[in-house]
Amino acid sequence: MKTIEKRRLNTALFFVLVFQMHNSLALPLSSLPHNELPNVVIILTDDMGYGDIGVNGATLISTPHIDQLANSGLNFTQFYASANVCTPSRAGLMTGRYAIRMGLAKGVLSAKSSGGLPEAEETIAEIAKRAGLATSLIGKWHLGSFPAHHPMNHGWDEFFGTPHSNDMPEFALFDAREKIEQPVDQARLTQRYTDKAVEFITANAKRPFLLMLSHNMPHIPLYASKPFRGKSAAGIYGDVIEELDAGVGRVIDALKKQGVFDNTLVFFTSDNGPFFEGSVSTLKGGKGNGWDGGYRVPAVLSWPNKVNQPRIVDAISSNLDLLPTLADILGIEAVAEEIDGRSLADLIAGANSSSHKYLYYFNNEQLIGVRNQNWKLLTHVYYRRSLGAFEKFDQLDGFNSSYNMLFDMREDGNERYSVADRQPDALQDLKTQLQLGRQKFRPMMRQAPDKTFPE
Ligand SMILES: [Ca+2]
Repeated sequence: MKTIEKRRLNTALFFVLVFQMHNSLALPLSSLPHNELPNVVIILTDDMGYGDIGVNGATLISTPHIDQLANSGLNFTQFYASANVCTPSRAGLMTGRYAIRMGLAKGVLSAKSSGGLPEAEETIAEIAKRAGLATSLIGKWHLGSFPAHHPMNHGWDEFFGTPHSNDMPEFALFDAREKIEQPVDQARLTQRYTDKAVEFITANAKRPFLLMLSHNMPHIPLYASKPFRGKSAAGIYGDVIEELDAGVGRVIDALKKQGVFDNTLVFFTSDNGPFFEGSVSTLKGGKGNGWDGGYRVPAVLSWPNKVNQPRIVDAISSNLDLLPTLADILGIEAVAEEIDGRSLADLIAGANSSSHKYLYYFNNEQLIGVRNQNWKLLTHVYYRRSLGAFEKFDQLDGFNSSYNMLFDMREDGNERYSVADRQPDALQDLKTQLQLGRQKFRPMMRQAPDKTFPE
């Protein structure tokens, strides 16, 4: 064999070996020393608006503890839930993948639903467990009914909470796999969840852990415990938020008391925008529709050991990013071939630009919009009972083309005025991206498309 060919062969063998080593390294425990691993606490609220915290402009509601986290950490102002309602948003947060990939994009699950999070999906808890963290989910799950789709089947060591929303039939409180209360004393839920979170932090302070505190509030019906009832200038909704904020304060105090606050990544966010009450600040719309108020949610990150400079982060980001972030900081490679989220580690370390070139807006299984850092293209909106399809308006009398809704998210986050006719390049770019997204996700649809107007 000629020398040069040998060298080629050796080089090829080298790459095969490296590739195999890389593959064999794909699943082991974290390479980071156990005592250097951070703790992660995710606090998720249900149907809380972007504008319901002080740092995002709330005036009638007081949220000093969340504000303090934001003022000493990162306040993400362009952070998106991966869907505009509970189940698909939570599926995205839990797996780093759009819910349509796992059949959970359409509507929300109920006690009667047979569907749930597939076993094959890897969750944030399973990532954490592979790094050796203790895991606890306290609060709302909403990714399938019990016992088939219990969170303890998905990497959570402990569970204390409810399978679905607090306005649904068969609402019950579970401790691990056992139903312990029905009907549930909802006025005490926020307080009890917080008690459980403090208990878990205290019991696990000497080892790294992942805690997800997933409140049922402020999803309707609204309940606050006695010390908070009647106190807020924003009615019962305000009471509920102020109790949630006090709970954040108690979690922070527990972390500080155990001496682990500085090495804990705390992330506070909501699963989607507000419903009948609540504020979207200067955004438009709310839960369940295509405007930004349905998706853009409060997102505050604290991690004193890693955040050198408190700041506002305007880079577009998503609750899909939590899983890849967790994997990144724990030194674990996620199992899924395609992850839609991106690690926030660079942003935490001080970078300014997003790892996302584009983020998608799903309404049920329909891809109805896309945005990049500067622009948003929206193709559908609700008008009375019909889903208005702007892109089909050329079928209507008086229109000679589709109705292009392109918004400048730097100048007009309120989505008041379309600038489609002024920005043909941005329009074409986002139309192309939407088309590519639809080609990718259409084969994953399991239901007939939503009825639109015009059809
Ligand atoms: Ca929700």
